[in-house]
Amino acid sequence: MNNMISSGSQIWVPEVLSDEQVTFFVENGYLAVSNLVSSDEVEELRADTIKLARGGYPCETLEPVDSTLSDQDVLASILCIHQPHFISEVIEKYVKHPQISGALSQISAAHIPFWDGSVKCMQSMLFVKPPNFQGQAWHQDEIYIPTRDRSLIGAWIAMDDADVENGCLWVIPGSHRQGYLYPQRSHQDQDEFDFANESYGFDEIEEIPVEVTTGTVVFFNGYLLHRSRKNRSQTYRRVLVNHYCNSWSLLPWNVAEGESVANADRRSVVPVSGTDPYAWKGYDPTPNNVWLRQCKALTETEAS
Ligand SMILES: O=C(O)CCC(=O)C(=O)O
Ligand SMILES: [Fe+2]
Repeated sequence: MNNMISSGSQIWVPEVLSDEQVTFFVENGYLAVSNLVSSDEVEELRADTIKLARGGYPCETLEPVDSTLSDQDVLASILCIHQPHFISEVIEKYVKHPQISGALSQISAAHIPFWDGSVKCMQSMLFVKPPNFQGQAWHQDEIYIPTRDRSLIGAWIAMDDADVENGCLWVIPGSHRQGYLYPQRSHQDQDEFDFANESYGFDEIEEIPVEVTTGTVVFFNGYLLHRSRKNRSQTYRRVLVNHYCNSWSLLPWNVAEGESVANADRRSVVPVSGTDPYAWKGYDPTPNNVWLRQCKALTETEAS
């Protein structure tokens, strides 16, 4: 048909998960896959974290630092760098990592009949989380990044072993099932959690820690209740977490005033698997910049 609107070219990815793993994800809303990222790749990510923190990529937020500072010094104030793939081609490579993309093509929208495995990325976050830095209180990611079909998914790449002591992820298995968004409020535990609001109105009793080894990728659905605690260890808890959704879903994210939610579709996305049915719209230019999340406690101490 001549008048068919063209979609993007096809991106082929390997099948990496068993049927059991796919079922586990659909039922529980999360899945940890060990050794999905090799130790050489983790080293590359760690080195790029230092390059970013040293201002090694031209951008406004992360300016070049004094070269006499140690790696420890430059990482010491960073909780998280948002959207590092906008400026680092290394991080962008991990956004498109073939094994991770393969897993995503099997599970992101596995709850939807006839889904074809197409996936796009809209966000990256590089957590450094040095000793004593807070975690994130209970939340569901779809509160922040809404999809049209409940297909939001995080791919949380462990760059260090993550355990209860250094502030691993905690989840409530199955809490994504009904697609219910819990209300949010500010919390009082500023020592444990950063400034973001907490979700409430559910039973925490089934909460479990997701303790993983370096190179593991934890996938979790955007409706899954999750949180992380303060880092009580002496070392970092570094993680690159990228967020994706079904490419067939519009992305009504950061809807502008006066914009219709029904038509809103943020196009600063990176297709990683299958087709992009909206490729005909083109892609929004991404700012040549990142956003830095520092530690609230630290900021307050510095201010006082
Ligand atoms: O890694 C953490 O501490 C929290 C991460 C998180 O909430 C997310 O990636 O959605
Ligand atoms: Fe989250």
